[in-house]
Amino acid sequence: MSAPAPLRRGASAILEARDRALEAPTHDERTASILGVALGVCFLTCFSTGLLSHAIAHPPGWFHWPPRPANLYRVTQGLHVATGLAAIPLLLAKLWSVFPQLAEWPPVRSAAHLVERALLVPLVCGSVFLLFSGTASIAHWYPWRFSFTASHYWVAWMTIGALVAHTGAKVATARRALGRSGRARARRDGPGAGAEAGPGALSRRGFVGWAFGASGLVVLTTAGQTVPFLRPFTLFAPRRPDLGPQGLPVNARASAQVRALAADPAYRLRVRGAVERELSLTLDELRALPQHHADLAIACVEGWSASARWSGVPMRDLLALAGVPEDRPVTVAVRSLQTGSRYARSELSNDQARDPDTLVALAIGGEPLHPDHGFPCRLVGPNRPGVQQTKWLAEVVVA
Ligand SMILES: Nc1nc2c(c(=O)[nH]1)N[C@H]1C(S)=C(S)[C@@H](COP(=O)(O)O)O[C@H]1N2
Ligand SMILES: [Mo]
Repeated sequence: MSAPAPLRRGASAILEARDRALEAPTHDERTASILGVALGVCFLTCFSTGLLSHAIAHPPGWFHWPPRPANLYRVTQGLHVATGLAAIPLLLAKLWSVFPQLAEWPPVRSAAHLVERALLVPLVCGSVFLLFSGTASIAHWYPWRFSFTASHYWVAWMTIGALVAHTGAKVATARRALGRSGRARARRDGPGAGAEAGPGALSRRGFVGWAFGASGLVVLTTAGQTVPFLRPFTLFAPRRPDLGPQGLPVNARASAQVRALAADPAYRLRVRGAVERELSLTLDELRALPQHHADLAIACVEGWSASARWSGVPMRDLLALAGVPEDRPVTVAVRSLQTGSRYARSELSNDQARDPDTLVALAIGGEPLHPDHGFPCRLVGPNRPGVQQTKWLAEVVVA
């Protein structure tokens, strides 16, 4: 059975155009393979750090996130955001380099070929969705109605599944293209392939150089939101980590209601649950307890982080005051004065609750907390994601 003549003619014109395009070094296998490897490294780093963040935020029973090293989450989440951003120019370059290959005749040669081509749909759509939704989220832009967290998480699994299959299908091609023979062939294929392309033509080295350069530039101009010495280059990051009251950015400002409750002379921090003695402490009573100082970072899931010097009452001292034996394993929940926010509550494992640096913090840099940073008191502890550094504490519930 043969296709009608106009269709055949159309197809052969497209295929000729494709063959011409594929002669350009920007569209050859070697270029596609170099970009593919770089993207693979970014995606795997981004995926594994993303999975880790997901486990920390929604811990399954077997998972334990220790309070030390204190800055580990800061690094892993910084890497998650940086590798995601770095992947954007690489993905655009990769799509540009391989799109002529979409034209194939016959479109499907075998079952394996069909699967290989069909997998490009979740791979490409998933990658675009992940990078777009991630970038929108760090820019505080949520133009959709569905849950960012759930969709970002499940699409990541789908995309990585497709990536693993795609890599399996392409590994032989990439080996050939990246090996010595690939380099030799690329050199033989003419001046356009090397550094010295003809006038107006983009060489492979030039094209790949632009892609890597753009990727590096994106990281350089955003990583200042978490890496202090890159701060001067912070052009695009939505947060400058040194801007904000008390030299710290704010995520979620204090509402009028929270401010009123916090300023009320009737304010008490309650400690209750599985305790020997319930506590109900005024702000002055909290201030009169021995104060501990710790340098700890707020490390937000959005990729910014900033360190500050906190002072306050160690959680373990409050537990001791409430008569909780030191050797009894506990889980501690803290609850905010704020209502109706998903972040109004967080939990501490026994290790986290007993870490000497886990504080019910009353001050930053020796000054009482600014209302937006959690006045009258907030939780701050080592190696916790920002969302779990609960502000405006009302209650500590021991279980
Ligand atoms: N009660 C309450 N605590 C909260 C939040 C919130 O919305 N409500 N936001 C969290 C998030 S996402 C971050 S990153 C940190 C930011 O703390 P900061 O505003 O003092 O920098 O507070 C956390 N604590
Ligand atoms: Mo956050």
